[in-house]
Amino acid sequence: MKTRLLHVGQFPAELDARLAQAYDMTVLAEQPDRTAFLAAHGADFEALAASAITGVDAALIDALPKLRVISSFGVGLDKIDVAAAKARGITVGYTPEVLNDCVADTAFGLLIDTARSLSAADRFVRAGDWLRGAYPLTKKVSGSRLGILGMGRIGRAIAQRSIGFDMQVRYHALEPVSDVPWQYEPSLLELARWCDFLIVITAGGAATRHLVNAEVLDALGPQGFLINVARGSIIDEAALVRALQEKRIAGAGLDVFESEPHVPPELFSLDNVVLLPHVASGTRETRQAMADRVFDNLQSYFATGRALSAA
Ligand code: 8YV
Repeated sequence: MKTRLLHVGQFPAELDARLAQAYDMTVLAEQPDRTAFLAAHGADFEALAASAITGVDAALIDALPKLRVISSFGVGLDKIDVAAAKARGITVGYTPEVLNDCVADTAFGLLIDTARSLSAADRFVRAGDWLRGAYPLTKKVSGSRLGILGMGRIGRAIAQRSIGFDMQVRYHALEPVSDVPWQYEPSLLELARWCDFLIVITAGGAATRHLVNAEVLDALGPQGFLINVARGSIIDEAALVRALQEKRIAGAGLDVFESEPHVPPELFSLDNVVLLPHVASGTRETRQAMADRVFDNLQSYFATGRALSAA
């Protein structure tokens, strides 16, 4: 008999098909009454396939008394109640490492776009404005100062890329990281004051909520750029909107927002911000690798009692 798997994620169709073949899979979103379904059938499921974006809360874990393993599509665990899972001895699988390159690439794409106004210059050409004059000068990237908030797996991949741009790098994290050559800055405010570009790549969740607030934005200042490829919750979005409107920072490149897919509409008319729909990991290659890890974490758990990548 196949293991019962509850699906609460948003996955590539190919992963859905693989899961449906290997497991006796039920998609929770297809049930007309989620609460009634869980009350009647919650005890059937040993496995849960979820995603970093849709998450797994303690109430869902409680509704699945036989649950043994969660496999999440994504590296972020801020929406997965890992503590509640661990308290029940449930293994939590996720997809670290495989998306480092693409998220770091996107961070640099946003950095160059905001500094050199590539998206805004593209709009300038399309609007026919080039016929009326040259595009304004922008900010040089090579040789500039890069501040990184967070020095985990992706922070390191970002810092690595900065070498090709001859950038000076400093980072802020809760604690210094022992095996990186970059200078640790114990104060986020000081880091923001020092750098030209501040890239946010720390974990989301309650501990980092609104870490980048109005004070940090003012420390970054009118020549400074903010890039976020982590979680919208880390930035006080209302404060960021005001800082961009009032040009108290030079610009921002944002892949993530506080209330996705809702983006503050005030940003749509601003040329000093680049807006992406949470696509940093969204290449065919990386999403395939993430899908494989979601599947392999489950297979490994049921074969050996351990997920390949466990939180
Ligand atoms: C999402 C992400 O998983 O890995 C994460 O934590 O935020 C992304 O890679 C991706 O958008 C699919 O939901």
